[in-house]
Amino acid sequence: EYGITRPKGYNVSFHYNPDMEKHHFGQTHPMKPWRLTLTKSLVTSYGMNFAMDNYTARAATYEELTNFHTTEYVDFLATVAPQPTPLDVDNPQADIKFNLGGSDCPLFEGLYDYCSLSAGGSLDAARKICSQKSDIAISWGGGLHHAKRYEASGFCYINDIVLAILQLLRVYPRVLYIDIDVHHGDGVEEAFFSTDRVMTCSFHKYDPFNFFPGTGALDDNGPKSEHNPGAHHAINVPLNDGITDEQYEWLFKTVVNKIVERFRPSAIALQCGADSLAGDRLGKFNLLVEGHASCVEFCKNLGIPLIMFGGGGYTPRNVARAWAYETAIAIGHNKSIPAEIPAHTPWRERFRQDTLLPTLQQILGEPRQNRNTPKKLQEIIQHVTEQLRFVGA
Ligand code: ZL4
Ligand code: CA
Ligand code: ZN
Repeated sequence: EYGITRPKGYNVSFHYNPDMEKHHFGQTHPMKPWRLTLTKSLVTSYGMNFAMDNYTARAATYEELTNFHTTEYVDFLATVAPQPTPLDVDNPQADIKFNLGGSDCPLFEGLYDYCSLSAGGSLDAARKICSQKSDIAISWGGGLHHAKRYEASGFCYINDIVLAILQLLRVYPRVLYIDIDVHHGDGVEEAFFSTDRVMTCSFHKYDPFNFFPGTGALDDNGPKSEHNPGAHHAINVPLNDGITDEQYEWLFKTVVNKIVERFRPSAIALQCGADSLAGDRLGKFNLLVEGHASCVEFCKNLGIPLIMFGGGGYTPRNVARAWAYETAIAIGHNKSIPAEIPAHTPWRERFRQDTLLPTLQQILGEPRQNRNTPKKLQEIIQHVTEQLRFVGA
């Protein structure tokens, strides 16, 4: 009905399992797996599914999960009983193992299923990139960048991104990881701390004492020892509240261009956390879908095999808008789909303003104060340029 046809000359795959959305972190927890339902409903009501290979992702196996995570941790995740009320994290008596059971990472019904479905989607996406069956592979149920080898952190239990990158490394010599979630991609950075085959680059709000996880300063660039191959292979772009599309796009293009030039990645893993959008329940930036999506478009245009993951995003209607629009970019139909949300979209009334790309005024009323000065942005570019002198040929 919208004339959505397959892109010519390249192939896009969409990896997703509808069973993910059945899971609940708890009544008022900000992470709502249901935003995936909303995303999928927009994608199909625009007819984008006709332009992609659609796969119902299987669950990742125990063996796959323990490719990165410790067996002690995965065994515990697999067998621990659900806990209806989270433990009070501030209570030293609370018995919290592997950082599980507190308010950020509650033990809900079906937790192991949820984690293995998220990881399964990202692993399938990585396999399609490895076999060159896909040029772009999408896993909106993944992107859980805080999970550590031996513990959960910040709503993330299994690090599907690390598992997917490990898969890519079997075929591709160098992988670039880029993270546009409003939080620092600490789990992925830490996992590849000691290798020069993965470069990580996170853009995030940085305020060490007031914003999670508190890491990702400009001068956090990997191991300080020059004898460690991972030295200089972590790039961090710390930002303040209220950054605009214009500033963010400029920073993203400048930084990623410099990285690609020096590091010459053979594949790119892009975490598209939508909590960097204006009006997010946890985020503090002023980005519109257009600005967020221009990062995706820029990566696509590099012509390097690309995996796109989800991640954060706590205002579900805006998460769905961003990820549907970014799916349209992947298949090359962002210019041809109508601005109006299709009338037959399930839960259409959830979108309030009935357009795919609302303005800042529509989202926020009064925009947040922008606390990013041009001088600070120049300093970032200067520092990144200096770090990259140590990288590559
Ligand atoms: C909530 O309302 O900063 C959890 C978490 C649960 C329900 C009711 C419990 C109320 C906001 C957050 C008490 C909540 C106290 N409920 C949470 C240091 C903290 C200790 C826990 O996008 N309290 C921890 C994690 C961050 C902290 C962000 C982002 C993930 C990602 C990728 C993870 N944790 C302080 C907070 C609520 C809740 C309301 C919350 N937690 C906001 N920020 C955090 O990067 C997916
Ligand atoms: Ca980030
Ligand atoms: Zn986040």
